[in-house]
Amino acid sequence: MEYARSVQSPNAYWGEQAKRLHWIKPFYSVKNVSFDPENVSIRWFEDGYLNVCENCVDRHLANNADKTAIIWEPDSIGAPRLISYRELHDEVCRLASGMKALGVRKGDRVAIYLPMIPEAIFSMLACARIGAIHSVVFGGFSPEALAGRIEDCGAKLVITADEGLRGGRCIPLKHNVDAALAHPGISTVSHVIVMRHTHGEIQWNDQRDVDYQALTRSASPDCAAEPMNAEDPLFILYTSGSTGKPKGVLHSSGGYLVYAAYSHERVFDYQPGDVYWCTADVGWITGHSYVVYGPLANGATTLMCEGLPNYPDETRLGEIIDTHNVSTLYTAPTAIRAFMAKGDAPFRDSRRSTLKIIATAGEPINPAAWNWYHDVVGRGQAQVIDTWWQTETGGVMITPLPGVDRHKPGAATQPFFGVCPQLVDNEGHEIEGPGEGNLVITDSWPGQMRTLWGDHERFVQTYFSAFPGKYCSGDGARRDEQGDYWITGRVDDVINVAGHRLGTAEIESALVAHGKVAEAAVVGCPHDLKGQGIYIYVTLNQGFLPSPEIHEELRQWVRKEIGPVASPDWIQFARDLPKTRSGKIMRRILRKIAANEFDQLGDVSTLADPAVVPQLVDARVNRA
Ligand code: 6R9
Repeated sequence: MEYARSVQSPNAYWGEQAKRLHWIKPFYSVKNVSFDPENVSIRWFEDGYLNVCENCVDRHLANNADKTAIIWEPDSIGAPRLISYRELHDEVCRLASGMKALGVRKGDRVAIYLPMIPEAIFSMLACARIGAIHSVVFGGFSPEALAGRIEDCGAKLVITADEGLRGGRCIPLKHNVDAALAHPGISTVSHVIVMRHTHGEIQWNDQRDVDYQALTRSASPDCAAEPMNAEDPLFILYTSGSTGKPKGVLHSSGGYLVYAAYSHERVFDYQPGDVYWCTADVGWITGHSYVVYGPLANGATTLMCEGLPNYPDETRLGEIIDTHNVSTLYTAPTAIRAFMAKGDAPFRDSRRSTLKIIATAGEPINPAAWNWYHDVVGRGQAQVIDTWWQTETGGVMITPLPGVDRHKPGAATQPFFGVCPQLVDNEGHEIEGPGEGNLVITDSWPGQMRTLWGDHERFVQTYFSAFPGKYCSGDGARRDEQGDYWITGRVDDVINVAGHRLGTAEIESALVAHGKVAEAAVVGCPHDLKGQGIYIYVTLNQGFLPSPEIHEELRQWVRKEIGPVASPDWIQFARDLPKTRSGKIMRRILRKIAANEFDQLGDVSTLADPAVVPQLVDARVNRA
């Protein structure tokens, strides 16, 4: 069996799969890994050299130069832009030359804060071409969040656009960059490349700002691809953890690309000629691996949509599928639920007969949404593929495989090739057979993150200390009688809002930075559309009384500090929060109250003041 071979002989298996790429200098060593907490070290193909951009672009020129690499659908209905591999090569090389002229060198960090336009892909690939490490920041993050990421990685260059467009709304990206760079503590950025996209009005700083089109028009279309060691970093992508500031997840060049490309082919049954559409924003890992790197490494046609697939209305999704003969659709359960809420009617005008695979990722999919996706979007004919993975894993980890039909709405089912999942109890003992526990991975796979940027100690602490010798995913899972995995969600203080990962600690620290807030506790709460919503408990400083004005002020404050992605759904003012005698906030109780499950609060006798609980229940703001 192929799976057994992949986990029993990882060297032979992955050595074989890595041949799909072009190596400038071949590797002899495949896997060199230690999960020992004293010395965590993850290396794949470590003596090989390659260039990721060359693999995603140049390699396809010989036979497929005129093939469409990118189909771009604008926010409002209008002419799509088609970009061939030849054009992609030209665009990427010009930008790479321009970046070099601005002094960007191998190993430098480049922050990319762009909307979903082809220039975002050009920018990522141009970085890869010259060996610069990109860090894409989602356009829904605020100037403060952007500043934190730029500062942490010490970016030399920022690439942005005047404005982004999403569902008809303008996002002032350049303005946000200006605000971010005004932060004290940011001293590394020498230039900002600005793509004129909407032609909206922006401030211009002659010393620092560079016009994207002017730069690339005058730059050389020849730019040699830098030979990179397989273990040289390709990108940093910040993600929320259960504590502290966002973590800079670092991915490699060789192992990451092998895994992204191979998983793209197997999970989505990619065949030459397929048109592949992943709706994720390139600001998230799904966009990195399955809008950009996986599909382009396979020479696929990748469809990129600037805005929302339900804008101007719900018929847009089917229209795009029919127009471009899309064979694979990859989206998030939150999007499926939003469509489902509007009913089947918008799907009567499209055929969607080319769809073979309809996949999801990002959060658990509820069976009702799974069935609707299968019956309506997929017309009962396309296979639903529910993929579990994380920013840290680089690619899909647990998934049904096409053709292996398992009609199990809500189950991610089986490990992908080379992936060794295990369930352990809180003491770290393995749970065998059917059962539920913490989901860990016992051995490495090529797409695994290598470290946290600038903080290897935190990397080891976060992922390898809870269950020594095993990668701790932070998710819980159940395994059924057939050995299929059902992801139950985060077991830590991370919440998943509309498929976006947010740390409750981050939101809490934003709140307590507000002058009127004494204390704050943030929990996730079931939300019909978003999966989880953000429920906030705040106590105000002396002299301030709860009011609709303060409510709105705090909502706007969180949006400003973190970004619209972290928009609070419920805010409850509280006189006091439930705490243990040592002063720890009991979030377990707050989660139950928020979810209207106050009959299941469990033992509250260990609280310093149990009387706060009935007060909180009385004043709850999410009444069922
Ligand atoms: C790819 C991505 C990771 C977290 C992960 C888990 C949740 C992702 C899921 C899923 C249930 C699935 N998650 N896929 N939960 N079923 N198919 O989303 O990465 O943004 O890092 O989020 O998302 O909780 O730990 P990321």
